[in-house]
Amino acid sequence: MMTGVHQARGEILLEGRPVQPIYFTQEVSDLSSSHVMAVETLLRFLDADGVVHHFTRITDTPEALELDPVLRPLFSAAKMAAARALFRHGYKYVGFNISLAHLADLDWVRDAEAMCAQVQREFPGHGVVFEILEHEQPDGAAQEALDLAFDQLRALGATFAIDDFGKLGSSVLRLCRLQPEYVKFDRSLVEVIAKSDFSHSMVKAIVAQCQQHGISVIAEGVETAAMSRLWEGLNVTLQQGYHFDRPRRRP
Ligand code: G
Ligand code: MN
Repeated sequence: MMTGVHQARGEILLEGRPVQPIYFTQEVSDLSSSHVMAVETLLRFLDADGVVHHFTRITDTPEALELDPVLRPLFSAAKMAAARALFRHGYKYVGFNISLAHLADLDWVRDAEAMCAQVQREFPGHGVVFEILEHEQPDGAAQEALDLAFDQLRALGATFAIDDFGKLGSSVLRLCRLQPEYVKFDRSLVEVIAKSDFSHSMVKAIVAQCQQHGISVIAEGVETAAMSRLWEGLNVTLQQGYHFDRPRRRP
């Protein structure tokens, strides 16, 4: 059976059956406060029987699905519904994973602007965080166009995170170009920090520089108390991972 988009009817098919996009969430814990302020949303697909499937079971990438003109409205609606429910539940910041391909797509940016404007109207003091995945910059995406998209969304209260920092396209170059509000350090870094003084000192310096410039640093993929302590020793008190919370459906 075909697994993937059924373009003509605007449906997403998994083994021939239509599925809907939904968002799981994982909390970002703040070790300096007992109140959880932020969640990252994680794309999943729901079938007619209420069974949830991981997006890797769909052959098309999340980018290909979300940037499809027929399917885009489905994702926009699912995002707004998730954001609304999570803000009402009490979270202050809701993160959505995107790639630079999203920001290079004018139609996607227009939908994102509408969502941010709606959030500003309905939930003042709350915010959408676009988490930029580690994919390389798409061919033909002019830096000026990306910069314009960042400016337009920021003007509507959105903020940006570099996701999986230290991996692939989530590079120092991207950090310098974007000057994000958040940097989420990739979970693979914890291994090298634990093993080598050199790595420990390099990562410590990058964390300190980010924080000195007002960038919030988040440790990702924190799976154990030992990993949590390691990051805390580097002054990283915003932490996310299985040690604190598993991705799940909420509220
Ligand atoms: O790249 P990104 O940070 O968006 O990755 C999110 C993915 O990582 C999700 O699929 C989520 O289920 C998974 N994840 C979340 N926390 C942990 C963790 O502590 N360990 C591992 N191995 N994966 C995690
Ligand atoms: Mn992410």
